[in-house]
Amino acid sequence: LTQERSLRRALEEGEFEVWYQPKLELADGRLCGAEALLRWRDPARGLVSPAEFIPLAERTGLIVPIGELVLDQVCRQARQWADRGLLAGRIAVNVAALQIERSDYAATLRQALEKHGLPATALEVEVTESLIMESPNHARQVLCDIQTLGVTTAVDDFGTGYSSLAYLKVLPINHLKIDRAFVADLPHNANDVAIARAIIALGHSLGFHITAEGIETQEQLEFLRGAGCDQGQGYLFGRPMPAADFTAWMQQRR
Ligand code: G
Ligand code: G
Ligand code: NA
Ligand code: MN
Repeated sequence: LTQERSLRRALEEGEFEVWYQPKLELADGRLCGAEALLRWRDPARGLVSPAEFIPLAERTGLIVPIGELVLDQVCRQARQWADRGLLAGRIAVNVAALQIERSDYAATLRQALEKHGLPATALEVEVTESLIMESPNHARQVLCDIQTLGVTTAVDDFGTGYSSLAYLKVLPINHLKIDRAFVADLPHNANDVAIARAIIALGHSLGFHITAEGIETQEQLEFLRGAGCDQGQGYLFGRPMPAADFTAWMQQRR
């Protein structure tokens, strides 16, 4: 209960921040977007990872207003970066299951885009396999509404959940993100090499673009590029960082 109260306070007091991690095109190293990653600056505990508070936010329903706050901050930031000609690509936001169950998420997206005068090409939505499999028909409808707006869709942490290929082929999905668990031991672990190659081949044949997460070494990058992986993110390129730092990071690259 006290934890729930501090989460409510965090929302009221503006203790949530959105950090950004760059996404690159592997073929030419071009910046192609960013992932928005939530952080809680708790006065008592310091910076808290979403892994620690998202589960509680989902159980209490607070994830819905928190998600709206993330979307609003991301759209405001995207507007600024677009106006300064800094970021042409999409910013991906993570969406929790309860957000698509409890609210009309596509309508929320549309309103946020309108409020900030942004085109739909400014955003991408990331969902997990478990979100999809909890209620595949509803997920399909929501993803379809999102794509109709012009916002693209990605399946996060691909390969760690239990999504069925039967659903995958009928879902409106643009990107698969290879979970960083499969990237960590590339290219030395033969099983991970096989898994990464299989995801890339399967994904491409179903018409998806493939993004690899957690790229930390040049070797991993070279393997993934050679295997035909389209995009990547990871500490090798840039860690998640506050908006001001990401602005500086983009300016330095130009
Ligand atoms: O950034 P970090 O590695 O600490 O993220 C931990 C987890 O929190 C990841 O699974 C990520 O998808 C999730 N996450 C980060 N930001 C958000 C957010 O805004 N909403 C939701 N639902 N999950 C998020
Ligand atoms: O579940 P999701 O893929 O949204 O979570 C992304 C998480 O991965 C974030 O917490 C982010 O901080 C973390 N992350 C991003 N890049 C790297 C990386 O290169 N190595 C590791 N270990 N973690 C990363
Ligand atoms: Na994600
Ligand atoms: Mn992931």
